[in-house]
Amino acid sequence: MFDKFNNDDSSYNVDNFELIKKTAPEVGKMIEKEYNRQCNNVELIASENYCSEAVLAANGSCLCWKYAEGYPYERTSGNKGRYYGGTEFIDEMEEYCCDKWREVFNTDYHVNVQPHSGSQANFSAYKSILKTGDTILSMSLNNGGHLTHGSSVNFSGNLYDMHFYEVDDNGFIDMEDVRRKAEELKPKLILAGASAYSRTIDFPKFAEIAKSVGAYFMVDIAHIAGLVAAGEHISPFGYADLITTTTHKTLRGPRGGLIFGRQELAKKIDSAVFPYAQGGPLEHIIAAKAVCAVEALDPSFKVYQHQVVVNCKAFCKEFIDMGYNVITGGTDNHLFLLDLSEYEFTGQDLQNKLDEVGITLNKNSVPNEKRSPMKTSGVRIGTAPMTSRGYMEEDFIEVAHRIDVVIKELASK
Ligand code: DSN
Repeated sequence: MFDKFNNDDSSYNVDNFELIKKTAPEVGKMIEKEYNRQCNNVELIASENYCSEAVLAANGSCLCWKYAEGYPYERTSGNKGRYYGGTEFIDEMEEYCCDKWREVFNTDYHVNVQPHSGSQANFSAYKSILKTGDTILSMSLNNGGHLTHGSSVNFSGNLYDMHFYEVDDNGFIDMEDVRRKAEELKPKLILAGASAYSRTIDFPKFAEIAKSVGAYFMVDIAHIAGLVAAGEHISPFGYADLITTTTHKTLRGPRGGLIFGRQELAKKIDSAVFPYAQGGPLEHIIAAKAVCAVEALDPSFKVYQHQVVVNCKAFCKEFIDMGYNVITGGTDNHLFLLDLSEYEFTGQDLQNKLDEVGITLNKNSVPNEKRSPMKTSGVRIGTAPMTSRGYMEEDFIEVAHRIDVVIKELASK
């Protein structure tokens, strides 16, 4: 499964479950079944990917049991030192990881590599600049934003005074609405970034609006980070005060988060991660993040990210040519949203039917959604995982027709 982007001489056996089976047979069998599912299915979940064996090996390394609360000695933040002995190599690793990520995004921003996830990165990023009750202007979950961008069922919607900018009738972010609401609300923070938005986000314009109303500007690039690193999407560095990401989506690394911020925010960012939100950092994940950064600096990474976008455009166009309604009428990145509002069946129904034929994607709300988040009127389709497995445009076009067959079957019931 991993042969498309791995060295042939890897000695790490991702499909060797015998050791696990010796100790915990049921667990070994369950992991093996999931591994086979991942190998056999067409995986189209836009937030997933396959990481390399090197990333997996770092993930499963001896760093997993090392405690290292605190930060390496050389950090600029002032949060110096660890609360445990024996951290000299961990310090070296974490510093190296930070340096490599700055190199990946060609930035001199401060970076904190400890967040356990994108949600925790957002939690700490908000905490570093906001007080409870402060106003945030962001994109709602229904329009493509993320749960942590202010959903009422999430900490963000409970701790902060959330307001949302809209998308226009075609599904594009309405920048005039952003400006209008920014001027009206005078938010402390304007947030850009999404989980289900298929178009280029205009970071310079967001930054200009934020500056004009004295707001901080933060971008969550969790989905498009790989594209940003490879120059396939405009970079928010230089425009945003804070940038968060996960490392496992288009970046193709381990599960985890990163926070970048302007140097003057360094100390606040670090203390908002540890000791405010987290205890011991997951140093094995930090090592895997470092491997991921090294991979992202390899010229082949740019080729991969470019192909992700080329594949996505071809896949999306095939649906449009077959007469389907795609939100915004196309895509600029690694995903697009199929709008099923006109059908009796739901996004959930299509997700379930596709599961039965070995195609994995997820139901997704669409702008002006009438159905519940458990049903939805859309599905989200991404090309990053299958591009890692070597799929090209013609492979995705063939999958579009397989999905079309399933939709026609559901529609005929
Ligand atoms: N829930 C993830 C996604 O699927 O986009 C983001 O955290």
